[in-house]
Amino acid sequence: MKRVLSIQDISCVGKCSLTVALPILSAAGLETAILPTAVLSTHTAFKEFTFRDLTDDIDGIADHWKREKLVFDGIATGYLGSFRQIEQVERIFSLFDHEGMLKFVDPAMGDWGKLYPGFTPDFARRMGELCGKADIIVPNLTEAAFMLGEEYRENGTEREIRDLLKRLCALGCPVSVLTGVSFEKGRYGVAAYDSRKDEFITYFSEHLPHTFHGTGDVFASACFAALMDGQSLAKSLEIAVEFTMESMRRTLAQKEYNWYGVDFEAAIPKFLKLLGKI
Ligand code: PXL
Repeated sequence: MKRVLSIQDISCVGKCSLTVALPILSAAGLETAILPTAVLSTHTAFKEFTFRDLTDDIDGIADHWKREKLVFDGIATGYLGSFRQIEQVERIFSLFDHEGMLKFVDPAMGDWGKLYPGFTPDFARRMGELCGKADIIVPNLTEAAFMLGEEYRENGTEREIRDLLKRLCALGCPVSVLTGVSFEKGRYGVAAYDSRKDEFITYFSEHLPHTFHGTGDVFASACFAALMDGQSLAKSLEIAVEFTMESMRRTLAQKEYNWYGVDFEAAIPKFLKLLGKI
């Protein structure tokens, strides 16, 4: 069984970060180790939240794993709360690096042109440096703009998105993926650039008239899971988009759906079908 590591916070209520990544990666048949960077009562879109920073525990946990000679086939990171945590992730990347280990970075920092509470443009630039050390990154248009120090634009032409993907790869990662992209009314999805093959890939699905919290985390977890399962980049993007769409449809089908996260749990059977596991 492949062993992967997911590094991000635990938002106890909110259906994001680790409470999304762990069930999705486990469902895909991956042994999933977790490294929680903080414990919050809820994610930060709630009016209030408690926040327990776990920065001081991170190095010790990683050092113990190294002494145990644990090997990870892939490491994925999401929401990180401080400059020091970015440094710690870089240390973990080099501590556990080996030929074939996939380093997957979701620079979860913002949406709709704004950074989440507590993040600054300087932090976003630093996150851009971490992205440079990854094999694949999956920012949305907001995160991409802040990491590159560019003005946020809600969308772009195919040519503009291609150029943006190339600037993201110029941070140092061979593959960049942009989420929340649309070239045509009613079609919404992702675009990617593989600089090693000079290959541009897109995958679009229907556009639902609603935005939800946590869909970036659902997409990132499913994409990482599919790649670790050995699927191609194009297939992994398709699986992750379709699973995210199904999660949103399942949420909207509830009469009183919750506002803070999607019902990805109900879409897990579809995810396993997309992966060809059932
Ligand atoms: O979904 C990204 C995310 C992860 N973790 C925390 C968050 C958010 C988004 O708001 O607040 C704590």
